Amino acid sequence: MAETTHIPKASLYYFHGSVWASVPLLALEEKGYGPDEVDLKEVDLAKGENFMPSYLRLNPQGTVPTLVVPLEKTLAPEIESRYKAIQDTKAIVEFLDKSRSVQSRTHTTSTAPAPSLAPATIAFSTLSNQIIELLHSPTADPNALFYMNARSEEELRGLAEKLLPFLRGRRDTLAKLLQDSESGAVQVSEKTRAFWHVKQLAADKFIQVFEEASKSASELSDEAKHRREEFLQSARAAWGGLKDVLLTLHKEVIGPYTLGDQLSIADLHLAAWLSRIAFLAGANASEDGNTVLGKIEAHVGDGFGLPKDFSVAEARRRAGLAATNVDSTERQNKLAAFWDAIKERPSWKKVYASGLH
Ligand SMILES: N[C@@H](CCC(=O)N[C@@H](CS)C(=O)NCC(=O)O)C(=O)O
Repeated sequence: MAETTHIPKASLYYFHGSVWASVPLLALEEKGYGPDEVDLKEVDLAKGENFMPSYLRLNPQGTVPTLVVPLEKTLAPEIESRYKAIQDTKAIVEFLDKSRSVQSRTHTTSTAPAPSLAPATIAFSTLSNQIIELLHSPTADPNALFYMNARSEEELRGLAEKLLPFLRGRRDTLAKLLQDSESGAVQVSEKTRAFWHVKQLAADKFIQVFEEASKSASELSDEAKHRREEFLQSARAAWGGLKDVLLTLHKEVIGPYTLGDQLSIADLHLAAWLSRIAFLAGANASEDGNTVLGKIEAHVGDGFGLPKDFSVAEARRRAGLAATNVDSTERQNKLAAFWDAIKERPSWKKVYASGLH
């Protein structure tokens, strides 16, 4: 199709291990976008590529995902292309949802159906926004839980081993960027330098605790002991705070999907969030909902458990799954039902093909 070759493409900046970048990746599959419609550009968070000046020009917060889309009036090949950058998961997914519909002609090779993922009523829209806001709230922050997935000295040693290479990679990039901006090799604003400083301090705070993780408490200086205690306390508080989030999700989600039998935008946020929590709890992608939620409950600890009050048969019927030989009185919690429904979807299988993250 010669006339389409000049149409500037959208680019999705993502990182394979990122929770929130997984949401637009799921959306691309669910909406039936073809590979010729969106370029995927990986930003390696482990190397701190999201802190580079070129990336900060697209997204000053230095976060993934970012969706860069050509502005409509500039599609003619002779006009220099102009782009806008959408810098937040919720807005990106809403944009992807609206940009491909049964009516729209996307000038591409994909003929896949483009179901609407937007809530159909005001009540549904309110519920959807409420769930998305909850998942993106500080109490539910899946990235904070990632850095703080240790509540004992033993767990801290394991976590330090896993996260130190990642954190050091980022700190080295930040140190180099700050050095280059001081020497004048890189020209950036004061605001950017202040941003790098804040990020460097945040990385250093974890690195200090993790670098001493292999020492026993008696080998630590008073200052280091205090740092470790503070870390473990914050981690316990973060995981403790998850109880309310899980209970609210169980209560508010209609089941098995957020809005009942129809997949919608909120489910894509929930899928990525729950996959991260499951990963942190030691679950894996092949396990069923009851197993995964059992692991999450055990990981949260203190005897925490979600009520099992949702009919398994009903959940499977609503999700369009085969009834199998489910006993009609069998009950599970709604997040387990959600997991069983979402894990069967080709979009989820593709995004989590190499495991949970
Ligand atoms: N509010 C943003 C948050 C995105 C976000 O926090 N992304 C994480 C990865 S899941 C990130 O890029 N963190 C930056 C970093 O690791 O330096 C959104 O919803 O897009």
